[in-house]
Amino acid sequence: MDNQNLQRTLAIIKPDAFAQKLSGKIIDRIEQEGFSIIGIKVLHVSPEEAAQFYAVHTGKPFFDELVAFLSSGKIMVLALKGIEAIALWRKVMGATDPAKADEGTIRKLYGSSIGRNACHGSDAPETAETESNFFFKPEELVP
Ligand code: IDP
Ligand code: MG
Repeated sequence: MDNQNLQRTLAIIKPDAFAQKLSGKIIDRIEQEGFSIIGIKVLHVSPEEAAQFYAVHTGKPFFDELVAFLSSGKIMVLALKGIEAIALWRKVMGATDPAKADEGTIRKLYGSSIGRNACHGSDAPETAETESNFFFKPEELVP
């Protein structure tokens, strides 16, 4: 049991889901799946901040839409901790396109299009750290 890979990941409840008041259901799912919430806040990011957060997608055809959407309303950001947290959260979210996501995943349940897909999750330990630092100061996390 000492080889268990305890990780952190960064989850976002995107403007579509937040506006539909789905945050409670999503947090319930996060806790049911066994994650520990070590940081949480509600924000409304500017287009500049959204572009910085999604800098890796700069130049892609959907970049402008992505930036406009993330900055279109309030979001909830959550720093999560758990065993294999990065892969587990991506599995719980489901595929990027809700139409292709497995039954029962958050994107299948609550997403309406590839752009409006309810939630975000980090894709690797490095991005998890960068993304967590984007929204949280170290002293704002309670591990
Ligand atoms: P991910 O969120 O599953 O990691 P990424 O490929 O990192 O997916 O893309 C970031 C976000 O950009 C996605 O969550 C989705 O909302 C949006 N996106 C990705 N591909 C497209 C597309 O082809 N059209 C519109 N939006 C897209
Ligand atoms: Mg991604």
